[in-house]
Amino acid sequence: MAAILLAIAGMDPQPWQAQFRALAPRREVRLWSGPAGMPAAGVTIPDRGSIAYACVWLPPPGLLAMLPNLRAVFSLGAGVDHILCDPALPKHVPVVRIVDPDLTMRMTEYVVLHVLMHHRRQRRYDVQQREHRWYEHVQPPAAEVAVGVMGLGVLGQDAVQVLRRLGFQVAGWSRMPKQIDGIETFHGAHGFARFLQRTEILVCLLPATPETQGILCLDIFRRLKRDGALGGAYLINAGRGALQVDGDILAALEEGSLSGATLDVFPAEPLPPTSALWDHPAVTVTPHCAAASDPHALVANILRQIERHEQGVPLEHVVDRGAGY
Ligand code: NDP
Ligand code: OXD
Repeated sequence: MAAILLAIAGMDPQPWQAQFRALAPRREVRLWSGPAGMPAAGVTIPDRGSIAYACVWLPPPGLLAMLPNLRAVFSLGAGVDHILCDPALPKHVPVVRIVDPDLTMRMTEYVVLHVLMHHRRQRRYDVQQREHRWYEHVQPPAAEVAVGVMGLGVLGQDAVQVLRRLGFQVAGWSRMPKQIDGIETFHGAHGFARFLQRTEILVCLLPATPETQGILCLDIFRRLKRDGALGGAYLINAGRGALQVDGDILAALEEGSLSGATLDVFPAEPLPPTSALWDHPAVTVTPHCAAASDPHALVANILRQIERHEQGVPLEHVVDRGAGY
């Protein structure tokens, strides 16, 4: 039976290995783990020729090129930027991303939690509690608040539906046109300005690609709607850190084009201890945990794909390398 290489940096490999062993006891699963950013030069993989599948998170660049009989690469998350950035990535091997209800629900919970946190002024109440101050702020109804989601893929489409059910005015922006019941949709460069201009809470669920790099910058924060029901604009980024310019977020908070931000992802992770974002009173920082990949749900998903592939069924959720997601 074809072997699997589990190559993991930046997270604990043990639960993944244990889950592969539990669910596929007859399949050989070899583990490589090490620090993120390590080059493949120092890595030794015994009997490389027997490996047909690689399941990876932040694999060392060059590692996948060392596997001569590789049939597919599976990301251990929804994003694939950590794989596509490898200049030596074998050209004709499909790269598969995770689409799984467990991961999708986790992201929707995160988005809803933080949209509501800004909408319901929770940070202000947290401060008041510490000061023993009893004061009720004016609370606009959700129906008067415009939320805009950048990225209407698997995660974005689920989040917009739940936000809509909560009563928000919800819009989404994607690369290609979309029609989603009850959601105002915009696409492409020409739809971007109108999307920003109607949005008070901006949620980013875009992948990191050459086109989206640095998209969350001062220029777009200035174009958000600040005179809406919330009286300010808010940013929630749970897409990728490469999309955001940290200095621009701080500048936007300083000048008032943003009134608050929730950030799960950063250009440099872990966020350096010296970053001013940690202590900013209007910023919520979470450690790239918006939708954690849970081996209990995701290993079964990957093994199902491998088994189907071995029976001749085409792989699902193969990424478009040209588009970068
Ligand atoms: P999908 O591939 O399903 O969706 C991506 C969406 O982004 C699509 O709607 C796509 O448009 C849109 N998009 C891509 N490029 C552009 C562009 N240049 N302009 C406008 N829209 C664009 O991805 P998922 O929804 O599954 O995941 C999204 C991202 O979320 C992942 O790539 C990952 O970076 C991040 N993520 C973060 C996690 C965390 O814990 N923080 C966990 C999981 C994922 P179109 O529909 O037209 O193709
Ligand atoms: C993912 C992530 O891409 O966890 O799934 O960031």
